[in-house]
Amino acid sequence: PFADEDAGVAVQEAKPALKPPAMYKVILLNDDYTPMDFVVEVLEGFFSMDRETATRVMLAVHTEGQAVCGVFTRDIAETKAMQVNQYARECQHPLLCEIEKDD
Ligand code: TYC
Repeated sequence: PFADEDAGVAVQEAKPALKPPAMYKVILLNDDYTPMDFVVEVLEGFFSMDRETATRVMLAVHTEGQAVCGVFTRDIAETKAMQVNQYARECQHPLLCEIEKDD
């Protein structure tokens, strides 16, 4: 008939619910040199966009300066941004991606 506390057992409080993970936007930045076709291919290849969506997002970046190409958990967002930046560098284009916490 001992309470848990008396027995020296730490009572573990159950959390009422699991909270969803923080989400991060992957943002593509405009520059003056990367060819539009290359950007469209990147959006198709790394973000699984169809040609039409990729073209629309590329043009949004071109006219607005930047656009969100997807929202992911932190690890996935970091990996996508790294992969895009690395691939663009390999192809000698200045294209840049960054991530930002989605709040
Ligand atoms: N501004 C580039 C051009 O005129 C095209 C471009 C679009 C570059 C989107 C980067 O993220 C970008 N060729």
